[in-house]
Amino acid sequence: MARIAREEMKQRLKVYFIMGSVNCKKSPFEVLTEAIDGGITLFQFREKGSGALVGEQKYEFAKQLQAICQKRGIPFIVNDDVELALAIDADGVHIGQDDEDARVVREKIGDKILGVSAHNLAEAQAAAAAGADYIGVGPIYPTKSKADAKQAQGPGMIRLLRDNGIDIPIVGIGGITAENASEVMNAGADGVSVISAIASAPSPLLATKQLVQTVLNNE
Ligand code: TZP
Ligand code: MG
Repeated sequence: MARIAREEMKQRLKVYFIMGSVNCKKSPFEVLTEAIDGGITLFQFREKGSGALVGEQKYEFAKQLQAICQKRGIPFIVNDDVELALAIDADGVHIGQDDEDARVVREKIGDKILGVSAHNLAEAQAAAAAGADYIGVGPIYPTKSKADAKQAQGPGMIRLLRDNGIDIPIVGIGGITAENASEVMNAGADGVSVISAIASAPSPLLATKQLVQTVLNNE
C-alpha cells in the first residue's frame, strides 16, 4: 500500500473523533457507533488517563473498536502505542513530541498514516520533514480532556503555520465544539479533532451531526 494521498488525508481529517474508555459516559461502543452514524471521518483510539485499560484488556478493547470502524469504513488510528498499532494492523499512529521520534515511527509503520502533535512552527516543520501525513495543532482552546495540556494558543497558531509555508494537512485540537469549529477551519485547518464535544455529549449522534454541519459549511 502507498502512503495516503494529501487530498484524501485532508478529507479524512474533517471530523476526527478521539476517544478512550475514560472519556465516555455510556458504552464506548455505543458512543463510537453514534459518532460514525453522525458522520465522523476518522477515529483515534486514545486509551489514556487515570482508570485507562492496559495490557490484554486494552488490546481487546482496541480490537472491538477497530471492528466497528472497519465495518463502517472509518480508518482506525492508535495514539502513542506503535506496538499495539502494528499488532492489530491499525491504519495509523498518532504521536506527540514526548513520544518516540517521528522518523523512527515512520520506519516502523511503513505506509500507515502518521500523525504528529505540533505546537509551533519548528515542530510543524520537523514533523513534515520526518514524514508526518498530518499534524495536530493545539490546544486551540482550553481543554479538560488532557491533564498535561499546554496553554491554549487560539486558532491564530494555525494561521501562523499556514502563513509560514506549512502545507501538510492540519487538524486543530483542544476545546473544539460546534460553536467554535468555524474559527478553526477559517484559520486554515483541514478539520477538527474532538474528544468531549462528542464523547461527553448527551447525544453523541446529534453532537456529531452539528460538528459535521459546521465543518462542511466552512470548507
Ligand atoms: N491534545 C491536545 S488537547 C487534547 C489533546 C489530546 C484534548 C482534546 O479534548 P477535547 O475534549 O476535545 O478538548
Ligand atoms: Mg502521545
